[in-house]
Amino acid sequence: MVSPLDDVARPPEEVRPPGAALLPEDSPHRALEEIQLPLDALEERAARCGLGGIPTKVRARERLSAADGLAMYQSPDIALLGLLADEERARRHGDVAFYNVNIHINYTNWCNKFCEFCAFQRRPGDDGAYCMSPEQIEAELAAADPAATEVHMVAGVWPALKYDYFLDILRAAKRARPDIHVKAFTMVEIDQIVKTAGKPLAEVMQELRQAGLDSMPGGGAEVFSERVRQELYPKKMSAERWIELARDIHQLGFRTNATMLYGMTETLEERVDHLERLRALQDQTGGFQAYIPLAFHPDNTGIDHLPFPSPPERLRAIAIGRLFLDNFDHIKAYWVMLGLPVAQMGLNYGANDLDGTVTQEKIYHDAGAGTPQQLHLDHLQQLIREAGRVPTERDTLYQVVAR
Ligand code: V47
Repeated sequence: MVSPLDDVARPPEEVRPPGAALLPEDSPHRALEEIQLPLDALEERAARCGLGGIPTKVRARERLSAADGLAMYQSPDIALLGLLADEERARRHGDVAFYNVNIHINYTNWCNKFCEFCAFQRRPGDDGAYCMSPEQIEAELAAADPAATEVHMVAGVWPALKYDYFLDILRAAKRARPDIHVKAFTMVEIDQIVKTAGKPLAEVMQELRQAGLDSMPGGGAEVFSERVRQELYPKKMSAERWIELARDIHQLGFRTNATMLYGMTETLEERVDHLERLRALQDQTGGFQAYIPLAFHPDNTGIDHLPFPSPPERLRAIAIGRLFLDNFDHIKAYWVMLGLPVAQMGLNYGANDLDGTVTQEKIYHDAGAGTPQQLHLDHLQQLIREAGRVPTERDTLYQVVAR
């Protein structure tokens, strides 16, 4: 099956024809007032597309309700959502858009969760099944981009893997790259690691920290609906357990990210409920750094009759994330999954982060993502400039990296 993203896997020269204008390096930062439209004009347009009252709330920084969330998913006026989300992004981040230099390592595809949406999972012995040794991880990192500040390590869940294996792969990562930030293990992996260790969470997290774990990514949340879980991923942890673990881990001092996998069989109400639960948890802990909406890629999955969400729907997901999650600092347009054009457009729909240079990502590529495995730094910066933003390198904790 031809992926709708095939057309974006091109080298930078073809994305930007020679001679095409770029914003100058020293492009002045625009003041917020320069991009703000008069509120009455926004409200007049909003009233015509079921979004009445939302511009006023956004400008007053008033929290949006679940009914507002649903209205935003139902409204035909995605461009208005983009305008509002872009204003909110500009208020928080000015003209800066972040990127980072990172490496992805999916250390095993062995998995016993058998989620219908996943094209990555294998049983040991299946065609293409693998589990990387600590030595392989060390060698891969030692050979990877020396400029990388982050390694993102996530994988399947296989209970027979010993607790020491997880400590060893963290140590291997730090042996290869003592200064690299290790962002590893979704809540689903952590849940299994804790069970395997047979020790209290706090003790396990302390040992993982000592072995090299620095923070955690946002995966494994899928969509929190119990109905969808029973239908598509009944063996995966419940929403309640994901939230409980994330809360406890934040309270132990770790930062994590948050995601929502959308475009499966969830209703719009279930998407809003997911966002409400993330927002409520963030109110309690403040431990989430970024929200990353993940568009479902159907190829090679058990639900491949479903379409890949359209570009407008992918942009809508970013805009709603920015507007609804008022207590999240960062909204990430993950280009590997969105495709380069949509991710780049996402910077005008509320996203302030394009994520990274990313090498050897397997979860989306097994599910049909036609994006490249790696973006050259110049290309990433060029995409950001073309979107009208000032490319700014960050580390995992959103500190600016000065080179
Ligand atoms: O948990 C799996 C999703 C997630 C498919 O925190 C799929 O910075 C779409 O968590 N189509 C793992 N999505 C990836 C992840 C992530 C990615 C980028 C940045 C960060 C971060 C985290 O990928 C899984 C699942 O929700 N996923 N299969 C699929 N076919």
